[in-house]
Amino acid sequence: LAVTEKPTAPIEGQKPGTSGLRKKTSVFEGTPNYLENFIQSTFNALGEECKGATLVVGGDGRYYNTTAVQVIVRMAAANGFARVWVGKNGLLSTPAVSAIIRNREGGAAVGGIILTASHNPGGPDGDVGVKYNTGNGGPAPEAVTDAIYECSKAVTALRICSALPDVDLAAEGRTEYFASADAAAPGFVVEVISSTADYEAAVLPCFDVPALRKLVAREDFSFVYDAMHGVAGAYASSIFVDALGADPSCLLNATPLPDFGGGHPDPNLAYASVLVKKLGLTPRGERDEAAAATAPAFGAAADGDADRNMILGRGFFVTPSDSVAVIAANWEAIKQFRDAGGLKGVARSMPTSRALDAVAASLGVPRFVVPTGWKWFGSLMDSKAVYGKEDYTPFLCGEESFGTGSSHVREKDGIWAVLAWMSILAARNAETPIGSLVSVEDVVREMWAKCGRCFYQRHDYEEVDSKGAHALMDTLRAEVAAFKGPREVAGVSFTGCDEFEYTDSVTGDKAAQQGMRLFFADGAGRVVFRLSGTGSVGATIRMYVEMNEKDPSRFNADAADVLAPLVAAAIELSHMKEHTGRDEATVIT
Ligand code: VG1
Ligand code: CO
Repeated sequence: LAVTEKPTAPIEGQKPGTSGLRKKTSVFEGTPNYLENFIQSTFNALGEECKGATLVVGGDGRYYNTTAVQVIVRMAAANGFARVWVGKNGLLSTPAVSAIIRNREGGAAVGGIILTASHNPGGPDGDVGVKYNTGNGGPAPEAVTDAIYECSKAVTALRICSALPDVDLAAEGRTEYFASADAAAPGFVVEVISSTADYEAAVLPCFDVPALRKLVAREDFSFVYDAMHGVAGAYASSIFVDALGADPSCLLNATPLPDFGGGHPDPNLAYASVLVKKLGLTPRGERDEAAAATAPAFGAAADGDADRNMILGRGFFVTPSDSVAVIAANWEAIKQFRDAGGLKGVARSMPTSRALDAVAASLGVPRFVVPTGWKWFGSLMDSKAVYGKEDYTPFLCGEESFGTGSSHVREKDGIWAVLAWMSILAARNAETPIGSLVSVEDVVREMWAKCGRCFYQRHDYEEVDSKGAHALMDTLRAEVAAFKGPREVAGVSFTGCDEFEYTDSVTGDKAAQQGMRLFFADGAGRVVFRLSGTGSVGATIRMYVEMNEKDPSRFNADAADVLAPLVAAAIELSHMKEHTGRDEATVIT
């Protein structure tokens, strides 16, 4: 285990974003030491924590995944780690890494490195990402990512065990390397572990598996799960087919591929278009009557690293904001929540629609609103166990960006969300005769009837000039500073605005500038602007548009029609065209 010290120089721009460091594959491959510098900076930031510790490593299977695994193993050995757990074939989903850190050998790992750029395309022309998760299984908090960034600006030497042979990732097993010629003194161990076992052990007990099997066996129930050639495919067959008894034909794109089959592994109306069509929907999420007649009862999709989910009914699109609200409203259908006597806390990210707020109020459960990105949910889930404060677990949380999860791990979890929805359908249909299945649409409409409908869309302006994007945010900031009271804008009443700031009630951590909010019609309408922290080229402006409707006679309106006036007003207030030269969003989800 000879350690080589290789000189290096800091590389600009290695600042982790919303969810780790994401760059073009060509940047990782074409910049000497790009990955090595970031890994060394991470280990430098961890300092003494590396010594004798266990590290988890795995990724979503995209191009560069296994190359990176081998580099990280060699560097971990040289930086004092005693052991690395690597997923078989280098594969681990994001929620699986979280489960392994938390549970394997009683939580023996200090943290984990996840190789994923999530929903961004992969391959030589796509993206690569690297993310560090801490000992609670969740994304590193800002204090840690800031420290990594600071280290990246100062790194001058890489520590690598260059002579360590490549790990054989194809088979589970354990390899010991020795610190010296003295074979009695093992210095470093690599264990190639099952990609799926720890995850399944964390997830399946959350649900009543026999009830799910009964649902799947019903003649009038059919479902399709699209893994989009991401890592979810590695989990889907053992969970949906083996554990729940579904026919293997229900799985689409279930083989993880380095380029995701050329697709964009993002489970939304735009990119999961094959599934959307199969479920009897138009690309805008409207019901296509003819196609819906023969569509399956339930459809779902995952992103590259399997932490996102999209939920579809027959001819019916469930917005992610509605999804988390429906799960909260139906908590009794979910064993994990039932066993604990109910939910003790719920949360959403700020741009997520306010549907969850209404449900939380009706349940009398504490509800939190956090900045975008999963790391902010973790401290609330750890409130009692780590910080000795009030217990909010079991906890349910979600984001508008097709992320839903609970306190069984510290990441969003796409498969958990699908099983939660199936549990709701199973509970609702425990007694229904064949042929009269209570549907996904029925369950959502029931929530609307109680709490109102939040019409919702996200408009993304991708790859805009970074200067223009910042200028647009400054224009809105100036609007907030100058706001003098309600006025008409593009025919709608513009009634308030602010910039979202957050103070974590558990840790006291603060986050400024987390999004500009514009309120319309006394708050029933809301538009949020923020800049994405996960892109790899230029800037992406996200515009989140929401209108809360309490009048049931208007629930069937088309979301795009309902939201059009708000979109027009927001475009005018932000001077979108002037700052970006764009007339229209790149993608609407
Ligand atoms: C996006 C989403 C955010 C999500 C993040 C990571 O971030 O908006 O809700 O938590 O991706 O998801 P941003 O900064 O681009 O808006 V994933 O599935 O990439 O880990
Ligand atoms: Co993801």
